[in-house]
Amino acid sequence: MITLYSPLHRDHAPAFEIFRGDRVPAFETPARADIVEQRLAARGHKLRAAHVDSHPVLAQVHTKRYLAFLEQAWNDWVALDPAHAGLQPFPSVWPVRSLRSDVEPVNFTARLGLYSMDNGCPLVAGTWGAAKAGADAAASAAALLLDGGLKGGDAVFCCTRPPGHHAGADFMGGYCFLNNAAVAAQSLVNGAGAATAKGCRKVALLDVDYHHGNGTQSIFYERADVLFVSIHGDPSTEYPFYLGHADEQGAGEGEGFNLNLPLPAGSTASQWFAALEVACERIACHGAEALVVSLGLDTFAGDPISKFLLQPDDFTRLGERLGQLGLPTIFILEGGYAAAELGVNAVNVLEGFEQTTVEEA
Ligand code: Q9C
Ligand code: ZN
Repeated sequence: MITLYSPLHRDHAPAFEIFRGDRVPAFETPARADIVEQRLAARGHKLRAAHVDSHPVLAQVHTKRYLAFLEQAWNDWVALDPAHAGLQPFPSVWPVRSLRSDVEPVNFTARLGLYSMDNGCPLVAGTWGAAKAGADAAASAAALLLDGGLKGGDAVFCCTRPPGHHAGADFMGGYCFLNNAAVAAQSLVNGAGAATAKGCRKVALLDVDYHHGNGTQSIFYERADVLFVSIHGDPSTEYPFYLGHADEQGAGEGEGFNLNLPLPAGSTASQWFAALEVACERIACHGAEALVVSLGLDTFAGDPISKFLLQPDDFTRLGERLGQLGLPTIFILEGGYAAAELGVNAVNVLEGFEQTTVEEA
């Protein structure tokens, strides 16, 4: 399977995050992508660099003012005080109900709060470059599938971080800055790539991260062309708490094109695969010409911040089931914080997918 990778991800290396009011080592680390990359290499998968600039697509899925803020955020932070170069900025104030979010404040921390859903996105000097490299990979993956004629079973894996699915049109959150899955889906719709490559009329986006992909859902909520389906921990008890319930089915033209399958914390593999069956049936009904998978591996039983019970073999089974959909597919790395096991678990999905499609060809 073609894998897209850039070492720029390593420049996003926050020293700590805030957990229970305390500073703890960041869970979302450069080691994650490096361990996946090592496993890919050990299994003989070849790495490639992105070849498409995601800038035009980013402007379709994110707001202009959010992108402008994010690209300049580190410079603005350090310009306030040279001592800031050694500090990670965090928001401390947010425009919740009754406060205005239409007027961008001048104050840096106030702007950071305006563009954040939580305090879960430590910013460092290399954050923009790493996030942009991830978005470029997502746009490139779409171009590769389009250039290949959208053949069933063709697949590209974006071995990128930071993850993206919590990032909405105008906010960061949950370790995510730019929504790579949305960039991939929108690029497939656009028909980026060769001049002759027509865009997809219909795309399906499946999010299997433990946490609901609130950002992706919100970006496509009123659209019928991109179906969003997610299996995740019940937001009544699990992050992101304020979105991801089963009654969120889409709005306007998008009514019926959003499917949330929340499961209780502690759910077993058999419960999880029953939900996957529902997800796959909905995706098959959609008549999608391509599939984007937000591949979070934090459903693994050993994940330090999540509560599902999948084992390494279950990830192979996931890949096999996705392969049976017979669609050109983009896999995008999202969460998964048991770093030592992340390589095996991620590559199990990809190899499960490849085995299935090879047998059917
Ligand atoms: N400090 C993704 O998996 N809560 N994001 C963390 C521990 C936020 C997870 C609690 C979890 C966000 C992409
Ligand atoms: Zn997650």
